[in-house]
Amino acid sequence: MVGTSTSLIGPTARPSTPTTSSYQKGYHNVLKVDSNGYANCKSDNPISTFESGDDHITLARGTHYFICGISNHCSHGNMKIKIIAQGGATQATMAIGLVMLALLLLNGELAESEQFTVGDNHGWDFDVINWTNDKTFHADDILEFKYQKGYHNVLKVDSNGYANCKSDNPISTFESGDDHITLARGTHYFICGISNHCSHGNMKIKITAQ
Ligand SMILES: [Cu+2]
Repeated sequence: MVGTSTSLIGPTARPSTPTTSSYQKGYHNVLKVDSNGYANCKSDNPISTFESGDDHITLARGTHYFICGISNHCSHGNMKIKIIAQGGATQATMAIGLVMLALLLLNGELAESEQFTVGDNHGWDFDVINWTNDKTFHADDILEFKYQKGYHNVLKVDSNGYANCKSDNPISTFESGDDHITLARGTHYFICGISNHCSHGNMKIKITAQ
């Protein structure tokens, strides 16, 4: 995943040509030397020799020295370059990027909404009123109301409707038997609108989503 770039060395550089060192074969060459070889244009003991006329050299991290070993091209022609490759920096940047990506993914995981089955195994049924007691709800959480269709229903009501089990003017009505309701931030009230299930059966819940 670490990208590499190719630099063309020399006045004949053409950006579209992926060449590292281009020159007339036989007239120049490329010697990879040490710092002493670079400083003194010593061509008698190179680390590597390249002479194809179109040499590609991949840089390891660190400092590299290249000279032309022909005649006095180095000493009198300034045909020498010193290159510092910062591979470590690139890899460190990559590592930081991966950590940040991991944190973003983790954050997304934590922010994901939770789904609750109202009443747990009992579903939406009598005495569900205390089901909310030990739970914390957040915006975008989903409530699933499971119940026998036709025998119960789910009415979203206001605080007055909740307190007095008033089913005549609900905000919303759900009656599929398996209703999914996404919570907005705030307090929400749900009652069963059938018969006296709310007033005598405690079929109502109050939920505050943070
Ligand atoms: Cu009911």
